[in-house]
Amino acid sequence: MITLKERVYIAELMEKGEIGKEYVVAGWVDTVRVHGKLVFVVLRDRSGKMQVVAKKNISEDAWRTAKSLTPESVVAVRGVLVESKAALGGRELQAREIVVYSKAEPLPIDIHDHAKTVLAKRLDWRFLDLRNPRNQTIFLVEAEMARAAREWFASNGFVEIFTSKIVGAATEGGAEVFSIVYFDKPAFLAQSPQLYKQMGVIAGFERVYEIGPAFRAEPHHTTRHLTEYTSVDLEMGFIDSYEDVMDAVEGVVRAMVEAAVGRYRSRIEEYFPGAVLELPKKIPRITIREAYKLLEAAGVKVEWGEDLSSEAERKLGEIVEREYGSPIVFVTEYPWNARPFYTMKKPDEPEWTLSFDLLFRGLEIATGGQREHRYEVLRRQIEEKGLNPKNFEWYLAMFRYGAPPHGGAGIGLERVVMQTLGLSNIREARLLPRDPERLTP
Ligand code: AMO
Repeated sequence: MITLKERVYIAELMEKGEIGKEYVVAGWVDTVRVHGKLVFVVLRDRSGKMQVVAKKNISEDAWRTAKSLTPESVVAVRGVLVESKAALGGRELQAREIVVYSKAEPLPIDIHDHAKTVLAKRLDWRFLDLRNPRNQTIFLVEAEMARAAREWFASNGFVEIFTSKIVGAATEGGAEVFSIVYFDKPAFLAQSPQLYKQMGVIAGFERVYEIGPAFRAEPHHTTRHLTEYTSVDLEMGFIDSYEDVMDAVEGVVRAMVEAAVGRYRSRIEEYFPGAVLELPKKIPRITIREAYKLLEAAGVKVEWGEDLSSEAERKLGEIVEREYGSPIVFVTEYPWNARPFYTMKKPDEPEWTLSFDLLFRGLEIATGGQREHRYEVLRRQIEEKGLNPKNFEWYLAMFRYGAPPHGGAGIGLERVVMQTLGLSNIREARLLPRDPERLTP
């Protein structure tokens, strides 16, 4: 009889198990080989892998079970821990008892080498794809980054808020928004908690954050866009300038990367040789006009006063890496025509704004800035963007009864994971990616 209460994790056994003692391990059959009177099983649990050997002289029942094991079946084994030069880690378990909880059918994808299966098919079989320790590591890193972000926010005086994802108006510009039917009214899925996080500040919490879903009706098939992603949002009141917001973004992104690397360094080094393991002490900050100049000097055609294309961002990443020795850079003062209505314009040069993007290895991972908090100016900016102030009555009202100077930013969690690990497609960093084609699993 095996009870799972007796179970020990493989990593613990490999590290601290006593030779000659009996233990129970449980997990998935990673590989199985029958060799005459021996069956070699590599057993895998979430902590690691170990070799289990069944010899023909165990009970007849156990021998029959061992011989019929299939890859990815779920089993528990009771056995004696012995030293073994041939086994990985130098130890193995000699089986005495084997229980099969679930026998696996022949597998539809190769789970040992993810590169053998195209990503779309891997995602169709996501639960199997994630049995691969490399792929699992992506989500361990993501979880650690989210945890570290929460910890950073909490220790810097930010209050966590949970805002509605069903909204009456688009916040980030009209086109990329999902319409839903809300009883008898049209409604939308929130593109960002933007207006609500500002409300959090104005309501008197002063500093708020949210880690939650954001929805973008993004019709493009790129390796950087999802239609649903996790947004790490922050908003802070009583700022002197958007430099304060960049300091906060720098603090939280650093905390995320450091925590993930600190906890999973060996796994990251093993599976993601191209990962960034350390951020520079200070992230360089350049204005977008300096960025245009750097790009022009490198022979890239840019439109002054326009947003940077993704190609220009990629190129700028390379230039900054070369010139500043940094894989990450803040680009500031984006043109007004490339920013949403709530952005504060630069006082003396209103064609530019008090805003920034954070580019990591040539990809935007965060956007932020100072917000316009003067009622009349804000109203005018809504009109300037061709929006109807009537749709923003509740929002505008917030600026008539005492709104502090404030600013904030939104950080794309999957993009931070993607760029830290050097993944080539953002879908790898999303447990269940949604794109124009994919609604399952
Ligand atoms: P923005 O629209 O730039 O700004 O989004 C902020 C960050 O969210 C991530 N992101 C995405 N990630 C995956 N797929 C997408 N389709 C996608 N769209 C955006 C990016 C991006 O930098 N309200 C503002 C933020 C603010 O000013 O506070 C906003 O949402 O990493």
